[in-house]
Amino acid sequence: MARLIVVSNRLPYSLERVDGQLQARQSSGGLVSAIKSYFEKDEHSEYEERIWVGSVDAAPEDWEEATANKSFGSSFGIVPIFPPKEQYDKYYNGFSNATLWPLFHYFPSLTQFRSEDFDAYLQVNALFAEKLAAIYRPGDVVWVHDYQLMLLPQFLRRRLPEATIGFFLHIPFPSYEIFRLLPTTWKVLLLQGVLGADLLGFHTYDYVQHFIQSAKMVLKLENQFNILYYDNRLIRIDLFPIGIDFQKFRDAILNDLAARISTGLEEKFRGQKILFSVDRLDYTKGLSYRLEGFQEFLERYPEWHEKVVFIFNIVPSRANIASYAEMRGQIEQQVSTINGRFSSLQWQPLIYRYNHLSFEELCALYQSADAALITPLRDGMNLVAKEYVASCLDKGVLILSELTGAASELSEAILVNPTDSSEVADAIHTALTMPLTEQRNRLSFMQRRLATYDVQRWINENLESLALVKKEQEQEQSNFLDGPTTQLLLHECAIAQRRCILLDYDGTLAPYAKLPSLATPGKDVLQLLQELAKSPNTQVVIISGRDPETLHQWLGHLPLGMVAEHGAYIRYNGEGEWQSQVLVSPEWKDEIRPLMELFVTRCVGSFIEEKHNTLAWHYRNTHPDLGFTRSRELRNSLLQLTANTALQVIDGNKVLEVRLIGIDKGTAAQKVLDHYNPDFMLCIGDDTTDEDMFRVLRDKAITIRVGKNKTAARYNLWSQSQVLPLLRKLLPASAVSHS
Ligand code: GDG
Repeated sequence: MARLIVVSNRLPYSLERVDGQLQARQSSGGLVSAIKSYFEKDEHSEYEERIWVGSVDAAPEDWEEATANKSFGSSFGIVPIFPPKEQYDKYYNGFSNATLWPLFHYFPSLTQFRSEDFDAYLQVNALFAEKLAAIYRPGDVVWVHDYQLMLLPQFLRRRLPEATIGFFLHIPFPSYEIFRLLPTTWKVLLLQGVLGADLLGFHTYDYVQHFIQSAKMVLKLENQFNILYYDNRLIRIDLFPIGIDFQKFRDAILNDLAARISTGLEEKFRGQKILFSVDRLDYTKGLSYRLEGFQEFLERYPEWHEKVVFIFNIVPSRANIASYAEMRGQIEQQVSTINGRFSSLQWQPLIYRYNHLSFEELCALYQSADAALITPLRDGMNLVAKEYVASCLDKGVLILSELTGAASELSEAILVNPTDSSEVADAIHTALTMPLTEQRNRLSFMQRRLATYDVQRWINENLESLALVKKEQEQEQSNFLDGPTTQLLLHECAIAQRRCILLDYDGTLAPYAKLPSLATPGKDVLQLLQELAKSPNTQVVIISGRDPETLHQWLGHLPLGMVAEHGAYIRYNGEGEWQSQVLVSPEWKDEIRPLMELFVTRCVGSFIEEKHNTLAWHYRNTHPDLGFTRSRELRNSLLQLTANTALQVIDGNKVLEVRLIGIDKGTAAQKVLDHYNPDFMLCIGDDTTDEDMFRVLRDKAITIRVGKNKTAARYNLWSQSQVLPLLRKLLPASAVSHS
């Protein structure tokens, strides 16, 4: 049975000395409690064992001492990692929290770009990979969490090609315009890093789209909706908005201690409305703007003086970073300015706390607050907003920043732009005057959603999707040419009397180049074609959309047959002249060319390739989205222009071609077949235009399409780089002579 291995930067434990003895104390937090409760539930018995892998802030011997302690017990396996202190500092405080954290939360001006931090990030990720590879067993499911470990999936994939790996990002994935600010090598490695996983999870649709866009722009990948193909693997990119343990917060309503604190608060502030917030100290939380909004509320709505109190909690965080200490100072100054200005002898508008709250205190505040003011400048999700809604019994209004991930699910909240202090001020007034029936109405909508899509469901859906992706990958794989089928192919080749090998050129024998003229054949291709073509009883035919002159210039010295311009010209091996298969003069091109020229000016990077009987508009070098959009527009116009004529419009790989009906690789392949009448035929191509020949040759040849596209060919090959090795394997088989 499989094991589930959760990997996060830190293990959910911290060490502390109690009465001289080292103890490991379980830390709290959204992810920890979610996964812990998942691990502890027996119903998830599909995993024989559950293991948590992460680093610890302690020396190995201290960890050993603390966990050897009798009081230490855990319902799941724990694998600690001990990165060297200095390296960890650069990895965590450096690249994770001074580069990725600010940049991904849209704070480019706070982002540091230090290569020694990136090196440490790389090394710590590699250390995690090493540890995981050592404990990994086939069948294990590995689930990696968050921005500190973005390189880990790829490091693992290299060591464990078959492993099932999921990755979840808890913070936003920023738009490409922000992501591209990273140095190119980092960008590439980070994207390749997470693409080592089989399933990538994000909180919102926008983060999914941003990721896909970055993968397209940086790695030049193509997507089919939320599927990407990378390194010959199908990878699913999807949204799984994290939920909360809804029941835990409902149960807390009945918790004695929480109820006592809550009643105490209500008594203390009788006659006043309670406004509340709690956040970690962080520049992403918009704390200063929030105070400005509250100040404006007190200025513009004086009727609320002495009738409202804002309990403003900040939880200490990253206290060893100077800028955080500075931020704290600034906020405390703002708090005292507001209190100094608006307080009366019996009333103080702001109650400020800089401390950790106990769970009961937190729940008591959730339950007694008339409104929560949650206004981060950016937040991957924000669990506090969800927990507050879950905890409200018969009143409560959530004021929420539209820049949080939670806003896309909690549309019944009052959504505000956190930097707009006037909007925030009005929202506070609206919340405090909202009729109870409306409050309950809005709450019940949101609570129903939170109860249904809770954190257990979030975990289940992640893990079920991961299993599904593995199945999809297997199905995909079924059409790919595997080892035994290759052997069969070689056997058929060896026993054949008359062999014919029909090969497309671009994307099959040679990779695509920026410009068609640059895709010249390398020495290896020429030599291989020469050897194949010289094999006994073997005819090699190149079938291409290229013009006859180019084919002649590149391959004319070899003993090959050639088909140019998709069949407009054919020259069999040994013949001196090309035979034209076209009877119509090419004047039609004058009608089409101006339209294509218009699109060249409308789409930077596109260009026209003119051949004798074909006009082609290439958009390989354009912005991928613009190129695609313009190609659809041009295609529509071309279809209108060519309706009821002898012309056809062909949608190729980043190219639109116009040529005569009846001139296609299918017709040409049939002519080659009739000409040589082979008893073994192999046909390889990569493009839509090659589908015509795959269809014609379906029962008469072994047909192979390069790439993962759906095809009429019998088999797929993952990439162009696999073509030459396959042809090389054919050499000994085709050397067998039967005459
Ligand atoms: C990342 C993303 C995303 C907070 N203060 C106290 C306290 N908390 C608890 C809350 C809540 C959690 O900590 C904080 O929620 P976040 O949503 O900010 O979660 P993080 O793990 O910090 O951040 C974030 C999240 O991951 C999940 O994917 O939502 O956007 O940045 O559960 O209740 N708990 C107690 N005392 C406190 O003073 N007991």
